[in-house]
Amino acid sequence: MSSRRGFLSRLALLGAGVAASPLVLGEVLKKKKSIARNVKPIVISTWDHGVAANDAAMQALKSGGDALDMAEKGVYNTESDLKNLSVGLGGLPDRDGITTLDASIMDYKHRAGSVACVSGYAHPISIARGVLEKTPHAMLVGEGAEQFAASLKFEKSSYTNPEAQKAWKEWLKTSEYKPIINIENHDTIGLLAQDSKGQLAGACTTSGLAFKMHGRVGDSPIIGAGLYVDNEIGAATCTGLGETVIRSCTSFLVVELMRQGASPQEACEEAIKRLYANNSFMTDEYQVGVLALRADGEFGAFGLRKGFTYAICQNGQNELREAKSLI
Ligand code: SD4
Repeated sequence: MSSRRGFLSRLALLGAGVAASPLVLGEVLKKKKSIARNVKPIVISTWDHGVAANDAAMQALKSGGDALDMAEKGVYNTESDLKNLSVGLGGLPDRDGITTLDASIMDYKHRAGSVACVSGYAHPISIARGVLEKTPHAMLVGEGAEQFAASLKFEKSSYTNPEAQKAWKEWLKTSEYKPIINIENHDTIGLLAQDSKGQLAGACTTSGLAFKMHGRVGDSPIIGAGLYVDNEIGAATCTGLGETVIRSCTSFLVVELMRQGASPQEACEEAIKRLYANNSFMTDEYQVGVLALRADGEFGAFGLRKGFTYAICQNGQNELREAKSLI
């Protein structure tokens, strides 16, 4: 009898626990030291072209823009470089010779927009922003994204980069389908910005893997994989072999680790370790780099392998640095 009563009361407790669990979780997270919000503008972005992107982001702020404008205009600058072989229309094509672009953007209101597998438009980041601001959706792909771009009166372009086409023709000779990014061939731009109100936003844009299968989409337009922003906590972005990042939800993980009290640097390191462990079945070498920016302005950067560079712009200084790496 008494054991039955005990069982019933345990059951009641369990029921109460289940019903209360979302609140309990909220309370646990609230116990973390609250993050003081930084109000000095800061921009951090991937690879060497991040230096120019950071300048463009700061310029957007000076012209009266906010974090969302900083994010868009920063990476727009990289997309405008038609010689860039991994961002924008100058990017290396897929195995069918078509350059297809992926981009995403997310802001301090937790709004997100992305496009994938878009061709013929120079600025997928602005189409992604259109998705964020003008549609009830979070993502548009292929033809539908192009129709949407046309409806916004974005100019269509038939530009192809002669250097990219030459590389593709060279690749066709062997057509060896090996979608592994080599260590030098990483140049997606991911950018995280904080404006002078302390608001966060991020953007990411790429032509993806060279000679990928037609229709292949990487991590860059996938919210939570290539980009994630939670204005309360911080933001993260990734570059590298997108398949590995998608499988580990790396940007989301970085932000969640920061929510649980990890520093931005610790969060980047932990997320790269997790990604490497998750992808241990992969035999080829690949590179992944991750950046994090916390709401208090502290940032982190970490690469799977040596060679991941990033640009950091703060206190009027914009400089290129090399991230520490796991391997
Ligand atoms: C992708 N993450 O499409 C991108 C590629 C990349 O630097 O980052 N390149 O998988």
